[in-house]
Amino acid sequence: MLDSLREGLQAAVRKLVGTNVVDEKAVKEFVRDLQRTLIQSDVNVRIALEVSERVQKRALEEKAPGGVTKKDQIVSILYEELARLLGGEGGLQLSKDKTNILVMLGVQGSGKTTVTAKLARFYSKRGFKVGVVAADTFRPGAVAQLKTLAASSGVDVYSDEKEKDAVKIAKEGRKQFEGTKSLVIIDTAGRHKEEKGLLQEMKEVVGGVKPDATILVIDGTIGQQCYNQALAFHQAAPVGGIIVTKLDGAAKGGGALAASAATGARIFFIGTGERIDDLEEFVPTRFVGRLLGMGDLKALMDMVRDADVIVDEKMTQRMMSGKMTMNDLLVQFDQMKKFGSMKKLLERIPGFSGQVDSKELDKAEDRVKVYKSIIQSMTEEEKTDPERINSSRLRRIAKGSGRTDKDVRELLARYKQMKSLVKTSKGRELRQMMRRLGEQ
Ligand SMILES: Nc1nc2c(ncn2[C@@H]2O[C@H](COP(=O)(O)OP(=O)(O)OP(=O)(O)O)[C@@H](O)[C@H]2O)c(=O)[nH]1
Ligand SMILES: [Mg+2]
Repeated sequence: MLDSLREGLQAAVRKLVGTNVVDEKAVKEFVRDLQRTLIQSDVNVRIALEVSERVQKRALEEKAPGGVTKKDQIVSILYEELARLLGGEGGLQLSKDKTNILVMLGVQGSGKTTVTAKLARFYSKRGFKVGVVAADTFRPGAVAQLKTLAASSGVDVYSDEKEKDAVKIAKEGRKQFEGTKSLVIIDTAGRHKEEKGLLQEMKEVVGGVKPDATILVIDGTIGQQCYNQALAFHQAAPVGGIIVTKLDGAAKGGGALAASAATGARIFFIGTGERIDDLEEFVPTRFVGRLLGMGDLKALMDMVRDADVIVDEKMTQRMMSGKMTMNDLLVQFDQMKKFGSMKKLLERIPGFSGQVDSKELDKAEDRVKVYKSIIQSMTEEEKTDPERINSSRLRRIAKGSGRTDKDVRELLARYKQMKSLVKTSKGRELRQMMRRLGEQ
């Protein structure tokens, strides 16, 4: 699915990651690659420019949070901007306590009837009582098609093949199901004498039944036209949500994705095949993660944000003046753990921050657990001034924490090593060193 977009984005990221120095030139090259990929994948040119400009501006102006490399930061910016393009979180909100009405809009062959049946099945499986209304009076066989599709999920269909007025059918269907169903989906015509007539009919149907949401169904394979098509429908009847179909085939998909930007409406579902179960709820963050070939990007993003708190300036100052306590060390250990799991996440990204050895990180984290329990067994006096720990205190601490004497000696050695390094290093190096400590 969306192979060209995915491959293009991943190639751009790989190139960025492979660059030695991420300077302005490298950022601009990355943004150019991004722009080219978006346009080649049928994303509307204006949208492609907007996205790449935002990425460039942020990449050049925003500082990478402490502990996060410039490369990681740029990828996270790309991710955020792509997810923003797709309209953020939150799917279709329906309540079982009322009759929710949905109207399907879209041009001929976009997949409205198929999606109507897919949605009916999706929601009846989730406990909704669903009725569908066949308000397509143009296409011969439209009613039969809907009946056949709906029958497989035991959903009721309202139709009236003698009536030629789609608005009347839609209103009558609504009346029939009101009160007894919790979800009514109205399938409309895509075929019409002319586009203007179609848009007019849409307007009247929507005005007549006053649905909770109008859903625009867009064929993912039609490329650049998507944007204008979405805009035209949106002007006729405000679009509340989008379903992009046929993303299973050779769809470049970018155009359909940009439809979301054209209407400001979210994509609720995507159609990924002709079978009735080929419908996926659309989650932008997951989708962009899949495009970029990265596992759990959301978690990564949260960590990039959290990483900002790693450096506590006051503590750094205190440590640099030579007054380092075991509690300071404890705080450092905690933050290293956070940083360690972030690195592990990064490591799952192909070609990313490559040097991380997760076995080593696990080992480091285990050691930190040991150190923590030892520090917790110290008296306040010992924590503030670890030099006081003689061999009898050492044995007491080991016993109290359930660790060995050797473990305690190792921690004290770490403390001394750290303290002497602190004395000889400057602020920035100190921060880096503190982070590295957990990985030795
Ligand atoms: N591969 C694939 N085919 C799909 C998908 N959704 C719909 N189709 C096919 O697209 C064709 C048109 O689908 P319909 O549901 O009839 O489209 P429509 O919008 O109702 O068309 P009109 O009623 O003529 O306006 C059918 O052959 C469907 O099987 C999808 O997600 N993937
Ligand atoms: Mg149809």
